[in-house]
Amino acid sequence: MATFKVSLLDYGAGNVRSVRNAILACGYEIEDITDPAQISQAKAIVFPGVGSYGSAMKVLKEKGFDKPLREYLSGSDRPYLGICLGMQTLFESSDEHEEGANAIPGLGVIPGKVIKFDERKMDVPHIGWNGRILHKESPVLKYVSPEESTYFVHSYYAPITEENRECILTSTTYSGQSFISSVQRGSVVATQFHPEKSGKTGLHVIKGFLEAVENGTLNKTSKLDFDPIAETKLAKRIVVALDVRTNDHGDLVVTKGDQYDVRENQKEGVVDGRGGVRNLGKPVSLAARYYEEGADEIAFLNITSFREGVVEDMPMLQVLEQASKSIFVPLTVGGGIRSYTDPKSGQTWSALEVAARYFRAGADKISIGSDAVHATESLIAQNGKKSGESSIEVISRVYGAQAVVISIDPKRVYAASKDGVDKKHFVVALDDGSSGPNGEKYCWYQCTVKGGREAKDICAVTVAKSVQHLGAGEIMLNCIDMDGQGNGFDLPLMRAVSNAVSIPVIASSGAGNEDHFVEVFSETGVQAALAAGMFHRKEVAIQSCKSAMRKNKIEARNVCS
Ligand code: 1PR
Repeated sequence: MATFKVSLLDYGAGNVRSVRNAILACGYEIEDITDPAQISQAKAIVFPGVGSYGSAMKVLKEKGFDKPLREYLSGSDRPYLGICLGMQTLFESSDEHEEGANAIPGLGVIPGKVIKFDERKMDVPHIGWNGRILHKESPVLKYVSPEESTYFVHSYYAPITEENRECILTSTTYSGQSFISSVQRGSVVATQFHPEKSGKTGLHVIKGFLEAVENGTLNKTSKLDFDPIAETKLAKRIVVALDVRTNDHGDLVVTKGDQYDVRENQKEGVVDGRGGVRNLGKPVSLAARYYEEGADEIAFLNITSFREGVVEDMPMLQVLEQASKSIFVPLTVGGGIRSYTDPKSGQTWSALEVAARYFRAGADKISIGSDAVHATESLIAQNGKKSGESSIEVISRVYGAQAVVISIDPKRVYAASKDGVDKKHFVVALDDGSSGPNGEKYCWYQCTVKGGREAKDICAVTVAKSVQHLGAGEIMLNCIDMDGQGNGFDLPLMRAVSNAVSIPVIASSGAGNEDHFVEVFSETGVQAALAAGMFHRKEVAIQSCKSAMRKNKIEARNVCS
């Protein structure tokens, strides 16, 4: 039985619901810090930093938390767990900061300055499951084996320096760049990775920290000889998507289409002369199954969102609230992230408000589909000048680029040659052995909105580049032609887009067996691959995809039991 409550420093900037749920899952109660005076009384503070460094420091100052927090941390003898930005703010300063007179220094517990990953050398942000090289033994890592990876998502990192070397608990490498992945100085602990999103491994980190607080052993660390040339590897992620909608009986179900058509082919349960909506299960229980089976990430897509009007009615909010209680890997939610005007009340919700509701309900990332195509059209109309007003820009400014995924829904437009296709479209040669109905050997990928219902005169490569420019952090790249076919991912599309952008790309649509994962990771630059139908129908297990990846020397995340 826990003898103290965990003091949670939630300054209202993002999804701290999962941190709450993770602490609760470890058997501890939480007390929110709402008054600066609570800080000096706390037994253990958990600070899950979300957003940007500058805004975090600014909000701490505005709320009056800054000074008591500096005092709490000054002797490094009071228990503290900082997460992600909560680690970065422990350093002296960061490049992710307004320069000049408005600059607010960091908390200064750990020497050094936080800097940005070099976009010329690697995809930025660093998103996904990566390992850790141990520099010190600590009770915090008592239940965690070095083979288990943890989940990272960040564009800035803390470099290893002579001055901070003795505070390093673990380091990690990303595309050859070493950085500090956790620190401990006395009883002050912080992780760059997200324990609350790192599955059971992450829960074990939180448990290790809280137990050590409980029994007074937190500062009992011992230095280790570590291998300075050791490297860790970022795993290629397997994402499971759950397309969610209400069926003809009014139940919220996970469905799955063939080329985005989610109705049964046979004419029983006829609706408008067609079959009923396919029902493959309930969203929360199916997602929980995938968590247990080792999915690295789960995406819920509200596929009828183009019809819905009222934010309060969005069923996905409840789905996320429930799912985030027991699922501790990243959750993405998509469908309907745009501004709405309620036709009945006339009330308008901005895209930022809609996204904020989802983040508060437990989403780590939101995914924008149709609105990203509209934003690209506006960007082109303005000759590449950003308005600062698009949903992508606004949400990414407040929640960070890593929280903004763009879902692209293109379909192939075949061409006999490159000539004759409008120069503004990026034409690819079909080097995957496929061809058009008349033997065409080229195609471009035409973007659609409203779940494939409306085609736009704009290609997937253009949208991908534009959304990166607007501040998106990741691309979920579907292909309507391949969706539900089980014939493999659209490799020419995956290659074209992953070569065109420096943000991570998630390949989607068409997976039918383990080899398709090996193929897309070996032959294109995507960082993650998503499947739906084959997992829902239990045709292929997530772990057998990972085994096939490992056999082919593709890094896959180990799941601890
Ligand atoms: O436009 O911002 O409201 O977002 C709508 C979101 O809903 C987009 O992410 C869009 O992709 C999705 N969506 C809309 N209609 C459908 C549909 O199927 N009728 N689903 C739909 C798209 C794509 C993947 C699918 C993969 C893998 N589904 O989620 O799961 O293709 O399937 P497979 O492995 O079975 O081949 P907005």
